[in-house]
Amino acid sequence: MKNLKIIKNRSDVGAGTRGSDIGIDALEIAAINSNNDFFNHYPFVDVVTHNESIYNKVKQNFAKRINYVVEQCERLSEVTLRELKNNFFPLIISGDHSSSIGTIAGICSAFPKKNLGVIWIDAHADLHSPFTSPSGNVHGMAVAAAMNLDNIKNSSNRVDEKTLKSWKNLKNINNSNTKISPSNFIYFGLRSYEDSEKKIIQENKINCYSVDGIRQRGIDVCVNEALKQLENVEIIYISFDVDSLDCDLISKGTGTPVSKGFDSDEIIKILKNLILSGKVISLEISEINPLLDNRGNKMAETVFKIIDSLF
Ligand SMILES: [Mn+2]
Repeated sequence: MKNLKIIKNRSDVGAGTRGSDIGIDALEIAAINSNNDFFNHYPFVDVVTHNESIYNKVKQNFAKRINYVVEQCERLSEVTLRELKNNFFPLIISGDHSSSIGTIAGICSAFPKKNLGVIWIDAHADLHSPFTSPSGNVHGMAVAAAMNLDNIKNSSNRVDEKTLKSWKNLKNINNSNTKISPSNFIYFGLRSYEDSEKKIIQENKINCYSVDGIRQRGIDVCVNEALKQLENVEIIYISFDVDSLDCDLISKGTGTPVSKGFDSDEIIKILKNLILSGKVISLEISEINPLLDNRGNKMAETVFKIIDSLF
C-alpha cells in the first residue's frame, strides 16, 4: 500500500471500560517484540485526546461523556480530512469505536460528491442512540449516528435536552450532513445485538454476513457479493472492531468480547479481498484493550499480524 499514514487516536471516552486508549501502544509493543519496524516505517500523526475527562462525574447517563466524544470525533474528522486531501491512505488506530463517527465525517468532507460504502467488521451492531442504549456508552451508537437514526419508536430512555443537543452535534460533525445509506453499509461478523437494533436492521434491510454464513459459503463468494452490492459506490471505508475476532480462540483483550467470531486468517482474507477492489480509501482498527487481555498481549499481537500481512 503506497502513501500509508498512521493516525493514532488514543481515545477511550466513548467506552464503558478503560484501556482501549493504550491499544495503539500494545500494538507497537507487539511489533517491537517481533522485531518489526512497521511503526517506524510509515509517517504518523497523533490526535490530541480528552482522556482526562474520565475523572469527571458522568452527568449524562444515556450517552456518557458525549460532549467529549463529539470533540474527539471533530478532531479525528479534521485529521482524516487533511490526510485524505494530502493523498494519504489513513490507517487509523483508535481506542473505542465511537471514533468512526469522526472518521466517516472526515471522509464525507474530503469527498463530498462521492458515494461512500462502509464495511463494518464487528460483533456488535453499534445501532443504539441515547433513546435506546441500555449502557449509555457512545461506542455502541456509531452506526446509528452515521446513518442519522434516532430510533425513537423503540425508545426506552427519557433523554435530557443537553444530551440531545450533543447527539445532534455528533450526527453532524464537520457539517458533513452526508449520511451513510443503509444500502451502502454491510456488516461482517455481527452476532450480538439488542431487539431495538434488530428492528433497524430489518426495517432498513441492512446486509449482514455472519461468521457461520461466511464459513459455509466461502469468503471469496461473500466478499464478491458484498462488492457487487457496493458496485455504485466509488469509495469504501472499512471499520474493523477487534471484537469481531473470536474471544475464546484468540483473547478477551477488548471491551466487549464475544465468542464464536472470526480467526485472524479469515480477517486477513476478508480485508485483502476488499482492498483488492481498489476502492478502499481508509481502514480503522479499534477496541484493542490490553488491560483486559487474558493471554498477555495476545489481542494486539494478533491484530499486528493482520496489519503486517496487509501492508
Ligand atoms: Mn463496534
